[in-house]
Order: sequence, then C-alpha cells, then structure tokens
Amino acid sequence: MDIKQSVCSYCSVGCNLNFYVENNEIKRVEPTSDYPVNNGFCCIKGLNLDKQQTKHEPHKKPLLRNEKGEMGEIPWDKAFKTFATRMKEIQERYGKESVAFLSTGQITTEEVALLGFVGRIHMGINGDGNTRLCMATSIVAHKQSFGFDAPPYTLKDLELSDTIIFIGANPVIAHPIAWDRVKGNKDAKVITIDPRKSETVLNSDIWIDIKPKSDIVLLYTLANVLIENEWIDKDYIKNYSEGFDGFKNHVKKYTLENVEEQTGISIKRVLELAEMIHKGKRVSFWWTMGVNQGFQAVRTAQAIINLAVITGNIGREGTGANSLTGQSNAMGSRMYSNTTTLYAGRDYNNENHREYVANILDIEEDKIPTKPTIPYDEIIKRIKSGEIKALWVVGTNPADSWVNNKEFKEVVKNLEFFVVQDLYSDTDSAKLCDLCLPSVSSLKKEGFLINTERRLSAVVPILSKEEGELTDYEIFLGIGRALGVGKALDKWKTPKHAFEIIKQFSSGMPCDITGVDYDMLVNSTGVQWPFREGDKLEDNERRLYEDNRFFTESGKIRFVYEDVVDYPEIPRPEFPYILNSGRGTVGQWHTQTRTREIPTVEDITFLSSHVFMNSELARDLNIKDNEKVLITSSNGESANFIAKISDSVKKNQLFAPMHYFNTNILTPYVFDTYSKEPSYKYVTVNIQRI
Ligand SMILES: Nc1nc2c(c(=O)[nH]1)N[C@H]1C(S)=C(S)[C@@H](COP(=O)(O)OP(=O)(O)OC[C@H]3O[C@@H](n4cnc5c(=O)[nH]c(N)nc54)[C@H](O)[C@@H]3O)O[C@H]1N2
Ligand SMILES: Nc1nc2c(c(=O)[nH]1)N[C@H]1C(S)=C(S)[C@@H](COP(=O)(O)OP(=O)(O)OC[C@H]3O[C@@H](n4cnc5c(=O)[nH]c(N)nc54)[C@H](O)[C@@H]3O)O[C@H]1N2
Ligand code: SF4
Ligand SMILES: [Mo]
Repeated sequence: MDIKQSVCSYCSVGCNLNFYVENNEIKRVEPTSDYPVNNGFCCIKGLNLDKQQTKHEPHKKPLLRNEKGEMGEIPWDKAFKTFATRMKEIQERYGKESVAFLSTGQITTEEVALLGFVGRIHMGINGDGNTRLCMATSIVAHKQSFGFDAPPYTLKDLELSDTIIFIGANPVIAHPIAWDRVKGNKDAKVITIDPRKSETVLNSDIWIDIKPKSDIVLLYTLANVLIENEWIDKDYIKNYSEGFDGFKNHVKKYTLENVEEQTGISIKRVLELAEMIHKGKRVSFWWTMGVNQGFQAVRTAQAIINLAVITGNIGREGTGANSLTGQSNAMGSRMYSNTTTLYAGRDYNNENHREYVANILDIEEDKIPTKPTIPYDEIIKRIKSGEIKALWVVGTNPADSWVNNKEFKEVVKNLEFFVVQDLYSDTDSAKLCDLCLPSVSSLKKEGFLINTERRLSAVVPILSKEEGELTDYEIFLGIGRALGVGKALDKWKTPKHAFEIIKQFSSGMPCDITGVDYDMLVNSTGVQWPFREGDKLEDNERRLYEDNRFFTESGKIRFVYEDVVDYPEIPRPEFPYILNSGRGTVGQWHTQTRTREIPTVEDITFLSSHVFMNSELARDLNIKDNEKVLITSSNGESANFIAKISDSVKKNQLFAPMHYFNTNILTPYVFDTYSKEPSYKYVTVNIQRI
C-alpha cells in the first residue's frame, strides 16, 4: 500500500494528512504525525477528505445548455471552443470589460496564478474572488498599517501567549486544530469578544458579550484607558511606529462614561480588560469574520493593530495583531490571483512592477492592466445594469454565499453567457449556468496551498485521474489555448512550470519564496514565507516583524484610525432584532456542496435552515423549539427557518448558520467603505411564527 502525504483542502489551518492508497483507491486517511501544523490531529472534514466526488458524482464531461434550455454533455474540445468563441464574440460586441470572473481561495496557487494570466492579462477582464467576502478587510488593514498584506504570526504563538484575545472569531468551530494549541496552553488567560455565547466563548476564561458591531468603540476606549494610565510601551511606539500623537488625540473622545451604553460592557469590565492587556507579558489578538464582515471593518481591524502596537505586542513570541484566514488557499489567492494586486502583492499602477511581471511572462508591458480589478459588488452591479454580459465562476457558489442571494439568481438572467467551473454540476450556481466545466478535486491535483501562518504546503495527487477528467489547471490551459494565447502559454505547461514563474514574481517582495524548491515541499513540514534563495530551514515556525521593520516607506507601523460612524440601520419597531450569521458546526463547510458527502455530518447536522433565538424572546413571541418561523429582513426579503431555542444568543439577536441558502436571502447590501467586504453579520429583521 502507498502512503501519500498531502494538505487538507478545506480550511486555512492547512493540516497534512496521510492517505493509504491501493489500486487507485483510498483505504484510510490519517493526520500526519510530524507535520508542525497538526501534529497527528485533524478534524472530521480532513478525516473524510476521501469522500469528495463519491456520493455526489461529478460529471466527467462538460455540460452545455441547448436551445431548449436543457443541459447536455459535450466533449472538452467543444467546451473550450464554445468558451472561446462566445467570450470573444461578447468582448467584440460590448467591449473587453463586458466579461468578468469570480474565483476562489480553494484551488492551488498555480491555478489561481494561471487564471490570473488567462483572465486578467490575456482576456483583459475584471475578476474578483470569494476572498472579497472574507479576507478583503484584513488585506486593506494590513496594507495600510504594515505596508504589505502579511499575517505576521506563526500558529505556535497561540502556545506561547499568556493573554489570548479572540475578537469576532470562533476557532473551536472554524479552526479546530489551531484551537488545540489554545487548549494546550494552560497558562494563558483566554478572552473572547463576541455578541454570542459561541463554542469558543464556552471554552474561554472570559466572555466580553459586546453589542454587535461596537468593537471599534470598545477598542478605542481601551486604547484611551491604556494611554491615560501610561500602560503603554513608549519606546516601542517611538522607535517603530508613526502617527501616535494623532491617535492619542483621536481616542480621547472614547471615554469610559459612554462605553457601557455603546458597547454593553460596563466601565468596570473595560478597566479589567485594559489591566489584563497591561499585565500580560505576551498578549496576542486574533480576529476573524466578526470583525472583517462589518460596516466599519477595516478601521476595526486597525483598532486591534493599534492596541498591539501601543502595548508593544508585535513581533515577539506569543504576541501580535493576528488575522486568521479562512479557506485552505486564501493566502495563495491573496498573493497570486492577480486581482486586487499584481502578482506577489505588486502594484498595477507601478510601471516598474508591470515591466517586471511582463518580462517574466514574456509579453509586452502594455498587456498588463494598469489598475486592480473592480470589486465583487461592482461586478454584480454591472451584470444588473447590463454592462457585464458574461460571467465565469470558478470554485465558488455565489447563488448561495453572496449577500441578498436571491438577487444574484435574478441578475444572472441578464447574462448572455454564464460559465461555472466546479467539482459538481448540481450546485445552486451551476444549475443556472450555460456551460458547466467539471474539475477534479484536490485529491487528483498537484500544486501548493498557503495556510494562515504563510506556510506553503504541497498538494500531492493521491488518486490518478480517469479518462476525460481534468484539473482546474488543465481547464485553464485548454481555455487559454482555445482563446489563442499562443506562445506565452509555453511557460505554463505544468504546475511545476507555474511554480517557477510564481517564484520569480515573489523575488524581492515580502512574500519572497525564491529559496523554495518544488520537490522540497513534498513529504516536508512545509515552508513559511519569506524563504529567500540561500535561506536555511532551521526554524520552521517563524513570525514576521521580529526585527521591527515594516513594509511601509518609513519602515514604521502606521496608526490608522477614524471617527466611529453610526451603523446604517439600527433596530426599530418594524425590524426589532439583529440577525448574525456564521459557521454552524465543525463538520459543515460553507454552502455544503462538499461536506454533504460526509455521512456522519449529514447524520448529525440539521438538514434545513435554522435560526437560534433566546428563550425569553421565544416566550414573548410564543415560539416553541423546532417550530417554523418566518424572518423578514430590512433588505426587503423574507425566508423560512426552524427555530432553535438557545440562550447562546441575546434576547434581541438571532444567529443563523451560513450553510443554508435561506440565510443569505436576508443579508444586507452593506459593505465596508475601504475593503468592499459585505457586512454579513448585521442585518435588522423581524421574526414571527408561521
Ligand atoms: N467548520 C467550518 N470551518 C470553517 C469554515 C466553514 O465553513 N466550516 N469556513 C472557513 C472560512 S472561509 C472562514 S472565513 C472562517 C471563519 O471563521 P470565523 O470568523 O471564526 O467564523 P464565523 O462563524 O463566521 O464568525 C465568528 C464569530 O463572529 C461573531 N460576530 C458576529 N458579529 C460580531 C461583532 O459585531 N463583533 C464580534 N466581536 N463578533 C461578532 C459571530 O457570533 C461568530 O461567533 O472559518 C473557516 N473554517
Ligand atoms: N451569511 C453569511 N454568508 C457568508 C459568510 C458568513 O459568515 N455569513 N461567509 C463568507 C465567507 S467568509 C466565505 S469564504 C464565502 C464562501 O462561499 P463559497 O465560496 O460560495 O462557498 P463554498 O461552498 O466553499 O463554494 C466553493 C465551491 O467551489 C467548489 N470547489 C471546491 N473545490 C474546488 C476545486 O478544486 N475546483 C473547482 N473548480 N471547484 C471547487 C465547491 O464544490 C463549491 O461549489 O461565504 C461567505 N458568505
Ligand atoms: S482543521 Fe482545517 S485543515 Fe485541519 S483537517 Fe480540519 S478542515 Fe482540514
Ligand atoms: Mo471565508
């Protein structure tokens, strides 16, 4: 029996798994014992990775909609030709930008890079990803504050910290194997800031039960208290940051007198929290979607960064302002998808950067776009207005996951050509398309993913492909050839070729990986970036900023802040409650196209959309456990749910797991100003018995 090691393609923890394979069949899956990320553990999703494309078989051949509106199988060469002919026709008729793509953090880095080449450069189209729904806020916050989009920590910091503060993060469910390290760190005080008594709250020492979306007020108030008490690291601030005086002035407005009314946290508790931060020797702050998916999200993330800076909790063991990523290759997509930045975090509007990339690609510099893509919401808007006529969706399921998702289903009717490339042809998005391109899963791919601590890990083909099956990489190549990319594609022949190009893109950038060799990643312990040519793999758990040099022009961290603005909508008689949403269980992944294949998950999770409501509210409204309710949203839509009575939510709040279509019927068309990330976690609603 062969034993092959590969990385899990679900979440950003990036556990490695050993697959026991005989006659092209997986007999057993085991977590890799000497991989530094998971040390012999994994969660239910990783353990069942072999179930992909088994119960729900993919179509091996592409599907094309005929004149009668029915989907029929076609051979690959016809699919590529159809793609190329239709897209070119549309671009000729309506202009280059009448086509767009939406992609993902769930394919390999080589694949996102090739899509970026074919889509953004050759076709000249806009293209954004599901990372916009997820990490866009952290990206902007990092760039503005640190000068580059780089999560600075190593997961080991969770073990080394004496004060761990989670803000809008539920790692017990969402990053379960990273949580193991918190559990193992018996000396740390664990504090969780969440409006909901989440699974992480239940396992923490302290719950800061904040009012939804008031984190920014709490964080500014904490900064004010720390500064006024001189509980700050003056040397650190002076030597390594810029703009402190402005920040100090700014937070003066956020006084203790107002804090309870605005955040729900009493003066006493704010003071206690400030004191814990002050007394901690190694304080780490970890944030995820409860921060990123908000209205003033970027500034909230930066308020966390600012707290870490003023207390000198940056760049040392067990410290940091740390944003956890979500999907297995969110980081690969951020660095190499060629969407919001040019490859490897380079600037579209920098002529030298364009020239550098063009040279590597062996193309004319004027082929490279001079500006980043338009964002996701703008793509949807332009489909609605008729400016965008063709859409290519890869590895994401916007018919479920996009805000106000019923609208997505409506707007795609405006498209003249809609392509979906997915593992399955029966996702809610694929059901609507004209051309469906089926890809094999990570089990049959090669390449690399980058996890939440910037660790590159090899995707190793566990099974060989059957006749007619293609990887996303091969699909992009087929499309590129049909579009007539020509000679420039020679550089991209295989994922290994792409890896060499990616290395060159990274050269001299903070995410430099010129020292990594393709084969060196296989059966390895992974490599964290940066890893420059000549670097030695001595310490395999490395953090950024240990030298306190940042990627800004001055080399110092910038304080970025802004007055708190009122939320666009507050609870009112027609919509008295706030609906929150997020991950429901460890076993469920997003829109469930993949985890529906895991029998144990299907057995133990609810099959229909449900909403958690407080027992007092249920009593007031005469709603019983498991009764059907109708939720009406201020976005103009309504949807049915099953009520689950639970005091994990406060009386005026509701929580709906995101894994069901109905949840995003209700979410608002509200975005952060700077990141354009949707504010999924706050919408005012009403609820009634049916
Ligand atoms: N099992 C499982 N694991 C996953 C995923 C999955 O689908 N299933 N998805 C992966 C992906 S892509 C991502 S991005 C991550 C997401 O990981 P997380 O961000 O940890 O997960 P969420 O449940 O979306 O949100 C976290 C918490 O934010 C809280 N929250 C809501 N509003 C506020 C607020 O105003 N302030 C504060 N402080 N908290 C608030 C919610 O109550 C929730 O408990 O998970 C990854 N891991
Ligand atoms: N209400 C609410 N909505 C949310 C969120 C929330 O917290 N609340 N969270 C948001 C966040 S953080 C995220 S990341 C998004 C996720 O939203 P989506 O990206 O829409 O969710 P997935 O179900 O992961 O969709 C991925 C699709 O890609 C397919 N796929 C998987 N692997 C491959 C592959 O290798 N190749 C190809 N071609 N296809 C593949 C899967 O079958 C699936 O159909 O949802 C967002 N939506
Ligand atoms: S924690 Fe994440 S990476 Fe690890 S096995 Fe579970 S889903 Fe996969
Ligand atoms: Mo995400």
